[in-house]
Amino acid sequence: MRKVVNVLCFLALASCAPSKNSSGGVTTTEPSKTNGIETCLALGKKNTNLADTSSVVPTLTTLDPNYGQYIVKYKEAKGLTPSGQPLREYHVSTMKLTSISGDLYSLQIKGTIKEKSKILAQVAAESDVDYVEPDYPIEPIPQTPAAIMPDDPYFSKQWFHSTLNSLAAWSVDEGSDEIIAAVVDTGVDYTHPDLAENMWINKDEIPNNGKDDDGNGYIDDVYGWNFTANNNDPRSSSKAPHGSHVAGLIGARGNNHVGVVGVAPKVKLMALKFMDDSGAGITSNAVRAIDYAIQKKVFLINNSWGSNRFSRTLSDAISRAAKAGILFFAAAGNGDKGVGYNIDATPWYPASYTQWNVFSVAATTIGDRLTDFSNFSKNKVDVAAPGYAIYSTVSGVSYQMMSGTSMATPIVAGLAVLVKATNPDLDPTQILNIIRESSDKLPTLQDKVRSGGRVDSYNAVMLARASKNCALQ
Ligand SMILES: [Ca+2]
Ligand SMILES: [Ca+2]
Repeated sequence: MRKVVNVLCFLALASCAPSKNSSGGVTTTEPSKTNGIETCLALGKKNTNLADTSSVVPTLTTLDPNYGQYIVKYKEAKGLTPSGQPLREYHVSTMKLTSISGDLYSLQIKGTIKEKSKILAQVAAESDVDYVEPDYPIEPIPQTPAAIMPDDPYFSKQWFHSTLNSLAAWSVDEGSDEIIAAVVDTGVDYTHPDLAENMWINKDEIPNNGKDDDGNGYIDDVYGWNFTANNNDPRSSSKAPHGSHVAGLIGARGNNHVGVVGVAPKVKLMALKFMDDSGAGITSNAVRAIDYAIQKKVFLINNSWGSNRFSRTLSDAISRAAKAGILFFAAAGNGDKGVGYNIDATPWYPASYTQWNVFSVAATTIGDRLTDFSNFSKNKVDVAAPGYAIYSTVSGVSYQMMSGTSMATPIVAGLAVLVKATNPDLDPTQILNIIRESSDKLPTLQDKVRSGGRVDSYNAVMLARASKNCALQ
């Protein structure tokens, strides 16, 4: 029998290989996940009278004299003299009436507003004039922003962006510097040129003055905290660059001439290091990191790690995040010896916790099927996302290809940032519903994940945009 894993291990492949021993039979009383927004997405009422083509004609009480050109509709065609002069004379040198077609004429007038008002009133009052209205200028509708290829040199190595339809999604929204994503992991290299601009900075802390200015219990915590070494340097090492890879997938800066692009090219990344340079961590440090994120009111926490052991302490921390409305993205796990299993039968935590905010992610291949290593569950795993041969940032000025549910999870976290930025009024449960509902349903995922789908950024932001009208329905 294999040893039970008693450390939390991160979920890129070839990290610690978990045993499949189950703690078994865990039940909780947490509320189940909810659906809410679907009803709103019926998109409008049925039009039961398609034959009615009438439109409402507003009554003009006064004619706007601020135009130089008007349309005059006579009750019948009036015609012009051979010299082009109108048959009707108004005895005003500043006006000119020319034929448009049939009973429609173009009236050009000059003069002060007062003079023009007088002429307009005179014309409109003629018994054979049906109506007069400004010849309103018409403008072209601005084009929808075209999908523009970012200038990041390694963008082409990130195949998953084409699967997610990222370019089209970014033409709708690129994320926001107002949204904070906490990366609870092996640390994040906040000096990386593709991450630095998107790092969260603790503005309530004066750097390097040796004081806990914001009173949160951590001295000089400018970028986050290193809970393994208890210091203010939460960078990942080159030996365990996992957290920097994860951070780059959520939000490596886009269009900055450097490296790669995250799913949300604009976001603020909080570095919370609870796994050390060998990639191992303990539950209590994970909980301290989660509580740090809650206290700083982050939007989401990314958790590309796990254990097969139920922890009441960890579950309670997730409940505190839920109470604060914070989304908790959790990797479904990488199976046993490279073979994914159903976490209904063999739970994997935190993915198997049942709080509403736990959103669990399985990994798909370039060919859009579940990877062999990915865990699954049609009850506990919400969606699938690309998680094979994923290119992103690592410690130093460097980039690497990694595979794992660890990679699929921050891709979905980045998508949540895009959805939130597209419609900031959405509540956290609505955001999760949108991600599930907008996923591309794939036959191979039907019984593997709750939504039956692999996430699609463009579909998600479009649904988020459409949901802006929900309040009106
Ligand atoms: Ca502090
Ligand atoms: Ca970049």
